[in-house]
Amino acid sequence: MRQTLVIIKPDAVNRCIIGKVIQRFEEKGLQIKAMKMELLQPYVLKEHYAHHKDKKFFEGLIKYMTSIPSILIILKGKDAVAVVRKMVGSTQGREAEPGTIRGDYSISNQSNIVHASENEEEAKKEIARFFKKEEIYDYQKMNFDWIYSKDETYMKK
Ligand code: FUP
Repeated sequence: MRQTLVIIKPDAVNRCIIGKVIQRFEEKGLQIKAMKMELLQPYVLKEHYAHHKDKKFFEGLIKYMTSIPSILIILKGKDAVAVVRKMVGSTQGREAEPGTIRGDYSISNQSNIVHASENEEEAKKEIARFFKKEEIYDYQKMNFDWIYSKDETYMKK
């Protein structure tokens, strides 16, 4: 099983659709391993978005992401990183496919509702960036056996 980081961003918090976004992940069968609300600080976001540091939108992005608190979540599931990226949809809300979270709730390049780790390596780094070990819970999800086949449940990936 893999783990991935999701951030429900300030626009989604402000628009009161936190529950709708979380519901999609729960209904998919992903397990919530950790969840908290936090006003993200510029230093951590500058690290998180370092690949965009020379872009025109960088300062605006940091301002928007620090405007009000976000919801941070760790999701676990088979191939969770790729599965969640697919559910989130492409970066720009206007281009994201209907049926994806961004496609259904965003019409913006910046206010695009959620962040999800891009790949396995990033997911590991991002989980360590935003969560302490003691904030992450290992527990048996009640309906696990109805979400996966026996083989899948006990497979590593
Ligand atoms: P993603 O991995 O889909 O979140 O996409 P990126 O890493 O390319 O972009 C990260 C964030 O930069 C986006 F979620 C929003 C912001 N952004 C803008 O503000 N303007 C743009 O034109 C492109 C991205």
